[in-house]
Formats: sequence, structure tokens, C-alpha cells
Amino acid sequence: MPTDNIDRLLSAYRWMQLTRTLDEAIRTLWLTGKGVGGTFNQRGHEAISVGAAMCLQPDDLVAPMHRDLGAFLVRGITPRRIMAQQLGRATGVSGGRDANIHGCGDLDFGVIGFISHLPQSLPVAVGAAMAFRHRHEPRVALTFTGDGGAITGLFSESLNLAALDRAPVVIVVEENQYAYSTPIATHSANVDIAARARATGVEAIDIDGNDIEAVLTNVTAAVGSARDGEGPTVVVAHTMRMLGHAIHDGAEYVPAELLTDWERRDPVDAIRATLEVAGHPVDQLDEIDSSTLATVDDAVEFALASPWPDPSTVESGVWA
Ligand SMILES: Cc1ncc(C[n+]2csc(CCOP(=O)(O)OP(=O)(O)O)c2C)c(N)n1
Ligand SMILES: [Mg+2]
Repeated sequence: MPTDNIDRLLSAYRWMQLTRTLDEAIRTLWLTGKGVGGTFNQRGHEAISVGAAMCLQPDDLVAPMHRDLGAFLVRGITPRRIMAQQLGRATGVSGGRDANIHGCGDLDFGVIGFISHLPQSLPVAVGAAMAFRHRHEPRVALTFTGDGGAITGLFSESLNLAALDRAPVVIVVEENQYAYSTPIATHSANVDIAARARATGVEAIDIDGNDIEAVLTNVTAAVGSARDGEGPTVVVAHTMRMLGHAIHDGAEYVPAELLTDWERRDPVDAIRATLEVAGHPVDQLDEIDSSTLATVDDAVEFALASPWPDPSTVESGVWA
């Protein structure tokens, strides 16, 4: 494998391992009674959120949703700020106004705050992309939606507008088989999301969302064609939500065999196997794992020691 590819994959491995380890630490804090808000499970989605964000340039914008912890990290929002956000502390991304990935955004890092009402981040990303095009700025907006979000009217309306305006936007659909407890075949009459996107006039492709190389290659191409004025692309990344919808959900409704099947395709195990097969020394990968753990331990310590928000600041950042 060429050195450039190895370097990119190593970087992806670092981010994916950080995403998983941070997610696990957030879960542990919640399960031990220290979490104060909700927390969404990321397991299974690491290659999509990390890989897609890695394809952007610093001036681009990303509008992540609730399973895109990796995108927040790749953009440069630190594990300390994210952990403090989860614990509702003043040092968190929203200054303690939320204790969740909801409302978590920072335009200094090109991250549009996640909008809870699904898929409202989508028209916002399309609007941002239209502004880029009309101002002749060579920038791209990228956003995510789920299979559930993709059956809303807003999905089709946003794609229609993006296609009409040839907006430089990339829409990554995280098709993880479920929308909360509803399987895709129960909520979608036509489960072919890419075909539905094409029907609105937008290019669409299907990829294996657990294969980081597929994510990097295809999203890089989609971002490139958006930047070159060739319009939007929908990338349907197929994966599996490996845990419940959120921390409170045991997901007993998911058949065990389905999970066993997808566990064999775990995206973090897969990228590690790829690097090992390419001859990358195992001890260097282990070193990434242990430094990641140290980073996450530091983030937990920082967040737990951080102050609660000062009530007198409650109106700061309120515009109306
Ligand atoms: C308009 C709206 N309705 C309901 C919800 C509650 N809700 C949050 S996530 C979710 C499931 C979304 O499923 P999907 O789009 O497939 O994304 P996934 O959670 O599977 O990643 C629901 C129903 C919401 N956030 N917004
Ligand atoms: Mg889903």
C-alpha cells in the first residue's frame, strides 16, 4: 500500500479509536450515575463520521447529527470540551446549556450545531452550500441524516433545492437499519434510499459504511465534485447501530443474529486489520490505543473537575 494511503489510514485509525474510546467513557459515566443529559451510542458509526469529516478542508462546513461524534473530533473540538458538554459543565461546548451532543456546535471549527429536530440540519447545510455558490466561495457543506430522517418530506425538499441550485453539498445518509426501534423495512416503502435521492435529481451512491477506505474514497470524490461546481451527492453508507438508540434503550427488539453478523464487520477492528495486513507494526497501533485512552482519561478528569455553569450567565448567547 502506498505511504500516503497508510498515513491517511493511520490518521483515520487514531480518530476512530478516539471516537470509540470517548463514546465508551461517556457511556460508563452515565451508567455510573455521573451523566446528566442523554447520550447517543456511536458504536458502529465510527468509519462514517470520521471518514466523512476527514474529506473536508478547514474552510468547509459540517452539520453533524447525533451519531457523528467522530466528525466533531476530526474538526478539532477537543475531547475535554466534548466530555464537559456531556456532563453539563461550564467548560463544555455549549457552556453547560445542554448536556448532550444536541446543541453542540462551534463555527470557529466549521461545525454547525446539531439540530435535534430531524433532519433539520439538512436544509441548513443546503442553505449554507447555496450561499457558498452564490458568493463564489470554493467551499463545501457536508451533513448527515439517518434512514429515518430520509423518509421525511424535508429530505426530498432539501435535495430538490440542492439539485436545482447545484449546491456544493454532500449528504451522508447513515443507513443503520433502524430508526429508534423501527426497522427500515417497516418505515420505508422503498428501502433504496439512493434511488429515492436520484429521483429528486441528485447523484447518489451506496457504500459500505464500515469500510473506512470506501468512505474516504467516495466522500473525497463527492466533496471534490461539489467544489468543482458539479452539484450535490448523496452517499448512502450502510451500517448497523450496534447498541440502543440512546443510553436508556437496551434495544431488545434487535435480533441477536443481526448484531453478531455485524460485529464481525466492526469498523474499528476492520481498519486495524487492514493496517496490520499492510505491514504496519502492531506495537505502534497499540501505542495509538494507549495514548487514546490517556487522552480520554484526561478528558474525564477535566470534565469532572470543571465547574457547573454560573446561573448569572443564563442569558448569554440568547438572541431573542
Ligand atoms: C422531527 C423529529 N421527530 C422525532 C425525533 C426523535 N428521534 C430522535 S432520533 C430518532 C430516530 C432517528 O432515526 P434515524 O434517522 O434512522 O437515525 P439513527 O438514530 O438511526 O442514527 C427519533 C425518532 C426527532 N429528533 N425529531
Ligand atoms: Mg437509523
